[in-house]
Amino acid sequence: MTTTRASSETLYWIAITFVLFPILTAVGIFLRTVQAGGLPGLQSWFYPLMTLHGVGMVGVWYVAAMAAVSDRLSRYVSPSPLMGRIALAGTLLGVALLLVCVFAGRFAAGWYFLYPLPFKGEWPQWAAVTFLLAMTVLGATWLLWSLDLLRAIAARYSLSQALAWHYLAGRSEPELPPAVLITTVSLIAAVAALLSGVVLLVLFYVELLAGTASDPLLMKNLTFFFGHTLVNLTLYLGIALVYDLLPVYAGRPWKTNRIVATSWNCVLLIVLFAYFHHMYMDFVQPGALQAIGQIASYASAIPAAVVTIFGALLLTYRTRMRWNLGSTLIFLALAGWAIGGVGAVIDSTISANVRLHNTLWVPAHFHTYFLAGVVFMVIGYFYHRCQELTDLPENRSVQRLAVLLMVIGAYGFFAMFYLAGAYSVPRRYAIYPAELAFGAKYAGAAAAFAATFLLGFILYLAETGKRWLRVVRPGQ
Ligand code: HEM
Ligand SMILES: [Cu+2]
Repeated sequence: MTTTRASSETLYWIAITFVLFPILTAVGIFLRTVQAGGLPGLQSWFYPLMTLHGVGMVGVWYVAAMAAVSDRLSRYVSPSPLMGRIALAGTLLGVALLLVCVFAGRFAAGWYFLYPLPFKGEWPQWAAVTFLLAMTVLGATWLLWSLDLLRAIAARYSLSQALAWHYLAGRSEPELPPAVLITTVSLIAAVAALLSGVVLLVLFYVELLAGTASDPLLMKNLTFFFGHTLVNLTLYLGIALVYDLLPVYAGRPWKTNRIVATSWNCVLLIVLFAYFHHMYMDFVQPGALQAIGQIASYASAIPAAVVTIFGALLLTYRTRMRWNLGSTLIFLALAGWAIGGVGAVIDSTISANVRLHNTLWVPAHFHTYFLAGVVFMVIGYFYHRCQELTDLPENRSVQRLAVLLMVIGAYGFFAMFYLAGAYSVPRRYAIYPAELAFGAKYAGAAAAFAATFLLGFILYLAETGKRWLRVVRPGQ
């Protein structure tokens, strides 16, 4: 097995993720504590901090997944180091603007800032403008970053090769690692999503500068085409890591074949239409699009999830799997992805959505595949990488304890969201009214579970941070 050097950008991204994620998790625990009736003096911070938590988490895991994939794919292609530095600088600038609008301006329109809320809140207009500028800097930076990774892939493979069309035609030369195929599919869709974000932001600026109002239905479609798709792709970037890493631990190759090629090409066709499931309550949206939303949501689950999960099970069946903190997290991440995915498919069913829309069922399912899916995949990769570079002896019992605390904490936390959602507790309520007083009990238990998760993460951090430090300062 060859070990490539890690670029300094990769080491920075790992550090940034390790700093921002526990802070944003603590913000999440704060939100559940307020919902449980605690911290009465700080209740007015619920919505600004919910906005920071949502945008922050979505952003951190998008960049962390991009950084991890760029690092891993640098074995096959050459992403530009300059673009890596621009991505870092742009992301830090965007985060700084975000902190200003939340803490100085109390901007609180939620992570997808649904039009026209940014213009209607209690916050000053400069706060809304600063937020939109933050989104512009982040969106533009990530668009360039995604385009650069696609450029790097295109420098080695033609488009039809990168999409594995030669496998569909029955050939397997040149050999294409599945991670490159999945990244290509994800980034093509990411570019579409980010462009939709650009159009959305331009329409916001037009209203600010010229006073021309936009069509709210158009704005909502643009918002979810951008938001749903970007979040969905973050997951697929994580899956690209899984395809490349599990074989290292299972000692067997996981190659592109006709089934893998077909399924990821189907994903490319379907992924752009699933977002319609966010529009079910918009009765003026044409009915046919609602039907497409349900069909595409179901269809997108089959190729990616079923093929990947069966593939992973076949790969690891009756093999001498090498288990450590990295491979355990990556394997468990597939379970989180599948469980959250089932929650999502239930919610995307129109007859169920009528009940579950905007209840805590929604954060329940996306926290499952994010926290127990993407986060596990990416931190699994970060551990793997730091371990590969240092080869320090691994402490089995500390690693097991870290995983155990994270799993118990995360799934307990999700269960409280699912139960409350099933009992119709709405999402985004800072304080539950008397009719929903039972919601506060779930919130209190959830805060305790989330704190358990954080404890496990800190143990993980001790294990991985030690190795990261050794890479950065080899003499010590
Ligand atoms: C243990 C870690 C976490 C805790 C304790 C936590 C907690 C929370 C809570 C309490 C809410 C508000 C729920 C409501 O609507 O009433 C929330 C919303 C949200 N969380 Fe998390 N969360 C965690 C991890 C994550 C991760 C990893 C992501 C990754 C994307 C994430 C993304 C979001 C988003 C997008 C929202 C919606 C914000 C909005 O409605 O505008 N969270 N979280
Ligand atoms: Cu969605």
